Amino acid sequence: MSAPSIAEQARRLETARAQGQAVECVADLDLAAAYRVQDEGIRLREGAGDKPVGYKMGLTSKAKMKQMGVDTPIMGRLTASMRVASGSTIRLQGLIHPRVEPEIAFLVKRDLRGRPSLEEALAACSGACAALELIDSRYRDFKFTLPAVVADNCSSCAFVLGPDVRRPGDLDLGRLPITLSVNGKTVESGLSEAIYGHPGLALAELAAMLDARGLWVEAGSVVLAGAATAAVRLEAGETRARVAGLGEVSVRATP
Ligand code: OOG
Ligand code: MG
Repeated sequence: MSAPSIAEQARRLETARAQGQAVECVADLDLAAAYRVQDEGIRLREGAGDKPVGYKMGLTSKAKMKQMGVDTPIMGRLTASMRVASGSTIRLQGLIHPRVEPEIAFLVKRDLRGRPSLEEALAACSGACAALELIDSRYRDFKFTLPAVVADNCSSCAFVLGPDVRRPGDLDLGRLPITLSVNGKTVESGLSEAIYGHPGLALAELAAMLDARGLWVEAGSVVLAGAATAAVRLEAGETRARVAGLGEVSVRATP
């Protein structure tokens, strides 16, 4: 039997997402092909009326890289339908095995091209805010290889941006304490430097990864820099992230 085509793999993952049903991890995919599957998946969603609004970096923390046995981060796409307002409620039904992680998001105000320095990356942003990312791997048991998770748009499910937007130059984004709490109890805590040394370096790395493919971070993009702590299971009730200096962001989940 021949290997499934890029288009077939994208359709299979998109169906798994839409139906909330896990599938077996794909085998035999190299990283370049995996990004083509991801691109095709986004095209399918655009065909259904969705719209790209930005990017997410994944595996930017040493802990997650070590867990996966890799030394480079990965990138995925955010679309309009993935955005959830802070404080609003989402349903667990229809999701496969969602997890949530605290992040920092950048609002990019002008095109960020080439291989920028930290300062150049931050200068391209109008603001930074606290964020939550919901991830929901389409693969059974959240088990995958690096190319497989790239094909699956890096487990993206939804994202929530906090209401307090600060100019990146107004505080040291590299040293902010971060906590994640579920129903009032702190379950994870960390520091923003766990995100690739500095969340702005994750943004700079995104630009470099896109540049290697002849692309760039477009003005107007939202960029999630990557998780600052381990992800936890999304539970019914309220999940809240607090990022010192950037305020809070929360989401409620109901069965
Ligand atoms: C891959 C996505 C990782 C992050 O912030 O590191 C990610 C996964 O763990 O399923 O979003
Ligand atoms: Mg993430």
